Amino acid sequence: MNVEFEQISFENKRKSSKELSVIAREIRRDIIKMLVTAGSGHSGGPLGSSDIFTTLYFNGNMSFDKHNPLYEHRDRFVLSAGHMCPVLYATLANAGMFPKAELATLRKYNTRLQGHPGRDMGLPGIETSSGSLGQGFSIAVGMAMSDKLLDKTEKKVYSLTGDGELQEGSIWEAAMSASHFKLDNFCWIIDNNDCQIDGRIKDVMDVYPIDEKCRAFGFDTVVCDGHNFEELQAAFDVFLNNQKNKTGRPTAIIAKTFMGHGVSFMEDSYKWHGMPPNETQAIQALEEL
Ligand SMILES: Cc1ncc(C[n+]2csc(CCOP(=O)(O)OP(=O)(O)O)c2C)c(N)n1
Repeated sequence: MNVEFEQISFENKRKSSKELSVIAREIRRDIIKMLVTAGSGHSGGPLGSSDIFTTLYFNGNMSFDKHNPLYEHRDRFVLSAGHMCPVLYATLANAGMFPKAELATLRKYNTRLQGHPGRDMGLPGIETSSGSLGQGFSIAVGMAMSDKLLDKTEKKVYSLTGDGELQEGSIWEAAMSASHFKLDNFCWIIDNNDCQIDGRIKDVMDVYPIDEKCRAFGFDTVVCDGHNFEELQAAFDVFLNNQKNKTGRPTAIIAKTFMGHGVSFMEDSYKWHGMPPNETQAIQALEEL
């Protein structure tokens, strides 16, 4: 299948929900194009979390510079659920961090767009390697800790985990550290699609109630509709307020999403956790989007 990636670069400043939805749709279309070209990779999580990424990167929540991606005072994002990287790559490309044409190299030999993010591949915006569930989150807490306690800077650190990922014990050790060390500069985003690789969360290993657990671990916790831009922004505003006013409280955003959101035959089906669309499916998905 011959796909083309339109070279667009969206701005990172507050927008209306309508404007954000245009960007989210572009990201979802890029995800489909990348996956059908690669012939392997994860569809469900990336499509389901596209609205979260859109709000984070294109509504003024993250400070980054496409002309100088490594500038010292940038905010950092760590995708702990590394398998969801197609959404991060599509987001970074649409933010102008690298040419969109490079999205066609997903999972190709020697590409900067590895099947799980690789820090040493040098892709702008990738702050650490991730993919072994739980590890990225711990690294992100470490980044926030060093920013706050050692460097005493105003930088923010965001990290996204899946909900199945919460079954990793190390997540809770890191969460405990975040509140113990009063990391109000740290924002934990949980993609709560209720699906994981092999089934529903409660059937594989029940981690609910997630909100009560986050609160018990000391997080200022907001539950929101992960497909509603206003609710997502209100949740990020809670974090920005904690960070700005130095409340000493880390923030957790539990974003309720649907795996595969936007593509009817993928929506809310864990079977699409780790599968790419074939050509016929990709054509249908692109038409729907
Ligand atoms: C330590 C570790 N164990 C197992 C895996 C294999 N694995 C990759 S994704 C996944 C399921 C994660 O579920 P969730 O976090 O809900 O992500 P989603 O299915 O929503 O994309 C598993 C078990 C892994 N990457 N790392």
